[in-house]
Amino acid sequence: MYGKEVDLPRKTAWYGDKDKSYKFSGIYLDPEPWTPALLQIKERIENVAEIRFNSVLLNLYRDGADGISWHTDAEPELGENPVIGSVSFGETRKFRFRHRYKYEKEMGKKEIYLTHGSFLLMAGETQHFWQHQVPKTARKVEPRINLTFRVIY
Ligand SMILES: O=C(O)CCC(=O)C(=O)O
Ligand SMILES: [Mn+2]
Repeated sequence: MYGKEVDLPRKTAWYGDKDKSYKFSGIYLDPEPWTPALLQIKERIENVAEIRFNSVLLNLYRDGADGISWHTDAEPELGENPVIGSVSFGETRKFRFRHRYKYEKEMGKKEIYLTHGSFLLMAGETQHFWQHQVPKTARKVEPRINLTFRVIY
């Protein structure tokens, strides 16, 4: 991202409206067509977030060796203030934020646990100032599926 390489040990799939293709970490992804289950989840979170999403990236974290390193979701096709609705299933995993310009000592530790069925909304200027990651863990953990619904312009 931003021309930098990001460590991506996880399995991904991309679903969305037909015309919304997306360049993710140097890989062009053409969306799979929506499935009834994905549309049902999309509708649930759209009602909560009051936003219409047009695509979703699915991440499968098979075990603790899978994770995603520090990054922002700030590709140009996500617009000025990317809106990302994140739904998690399966194993609880830690989700961390760090400020891009300030030290953690100043900001305090920002981490949450994304549990089965949880919904996290990132919006506004979050991607301008905060990076996020799902760290790998040495703990023995079950698989986790995460859906990041996005608005592609
Ligand atoms: O798995 C998660 O909770 C986050 C995934 C993520 O940051 C991404 O796909 O951009
Ligand atoms: Mn992300």
